[in-house]
Amino acid sequence: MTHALVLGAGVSGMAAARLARRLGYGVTIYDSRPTLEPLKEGFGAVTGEWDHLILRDADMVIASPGFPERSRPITDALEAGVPVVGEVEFAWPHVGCPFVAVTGTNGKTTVTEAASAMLRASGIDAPTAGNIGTPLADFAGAGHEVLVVEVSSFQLHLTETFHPMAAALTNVAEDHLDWHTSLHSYRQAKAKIFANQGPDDLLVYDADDPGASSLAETARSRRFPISGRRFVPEGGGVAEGAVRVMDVVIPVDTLPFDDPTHLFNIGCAAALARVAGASPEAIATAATRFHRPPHRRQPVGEWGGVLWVDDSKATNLHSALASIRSFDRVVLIAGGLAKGMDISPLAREPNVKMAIGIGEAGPQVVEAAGDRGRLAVTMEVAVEMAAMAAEPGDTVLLAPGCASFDQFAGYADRGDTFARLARERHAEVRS
Ligand code: UMA
Repeated sequence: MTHALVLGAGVSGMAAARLARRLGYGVTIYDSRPTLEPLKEGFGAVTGEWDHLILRDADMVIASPGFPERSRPITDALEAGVPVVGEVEFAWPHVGCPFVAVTGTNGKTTVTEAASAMLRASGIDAPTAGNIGTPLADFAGAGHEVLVVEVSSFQLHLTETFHPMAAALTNVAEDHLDWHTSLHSYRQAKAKIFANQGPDDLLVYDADDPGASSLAETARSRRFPISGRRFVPEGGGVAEGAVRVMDVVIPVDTLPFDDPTHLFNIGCAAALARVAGASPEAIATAATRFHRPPHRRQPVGEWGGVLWVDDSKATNLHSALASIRSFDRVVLIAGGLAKGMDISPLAREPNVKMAIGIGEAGPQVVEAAGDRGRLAVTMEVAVEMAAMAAEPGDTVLLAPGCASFDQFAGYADRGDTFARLARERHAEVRS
């Protein structure tokens, strides 16, 4: 009997363990934290500090994405000659239906949700899977018509044979340098989304993003560049007031947002959905109804001529800069876990009139902002400082450029906290 050691007892580890058991493997789960999850489902488990002896009976290792490429369980396994695969690599051959995949530094979830909505509007059963929430292993043999899979660089890093019929690479900017050993390794991981594609498989990417375009040049896939600003003859984009992709035409004035990022995301999703069988009409209808997922440049309220915006999902420099540049004058709240990146350029943007630093990277933000910088110990203090500083016409923007785990349960918790405090503060002032 093949014996698999599954690293991690989170959602992907547990899903991989269940699939391995269905396939007849013996399974042991390792997690550094004490957890009862494996035992509840009848799996053997080892918890606590890693010891290479945990590998003793393993014929293979299935890694959850949270285990960094240089973490000891992975390096020890490789040194001992035990094959290591990621949960996505392990699961995808068992999915049993066609699938499209989406990666990129920013916009993955938006494109994934939009493509799924376009397919469902065409009557095709096409749920979302992967990094967006439900691990791919949970879809093995589930009998769906198509899957739309969001894949992170953590997941792609440990793939070898992963082969989507159509793939999207939204953009490639600096991120997650604490997990990957270098930007080169991060880019290499992203390139794995198309590594097994050939000329019959579609690769959609942002023609205006140098990171995505240069990486896509190395692909053997059918390349399909899209722009949110112009029309790219060999792909698609915006022309004569409409997003145009293949035979799909979506008038821009029917969409809830018309910024270039949104137009690219919609074009990208349309290309994936069309290739996976959605009709042009259903794609256009779904696009008009599609709003960005929460915590992405979401207006929280407007008080005294000041707009408050939650962009808590701007978790890296690239997306936070794009966010800041889309407003005229900004009181910025930024900081958190910088993941090995230099986020100081945020505070130097000319339209940032005050930069309020939060979390571990808060001092970095404040230092870069000079006399426009303020340090806030908590989000509550940050909101109060922002409210005092903002004048009519300003936007108070939460665009942290960082992960949230130093102070919050996740980016959603951070955005919700910001929105709640902003609303409470203004309700108090009015009463
Ligand atoms: N663990 C260890 N040692 C480690 C790392 C983790 O023991 O070095 C253990 C933890 O104690 C924990 C378990 O592993 O019990 C967690 O595993 P995990 O971090 O891989 O998380 P999962 O719960 O399996 O969720 C993962 C993705 N998490 C990460 O990539 C960090 C989820 O993406 C994804 O939704 C889920 O699989 C289903 O595919 C989250 C994410 O933050 C949302 N992704 C990053 C992002 O979007 O920026 C990449």
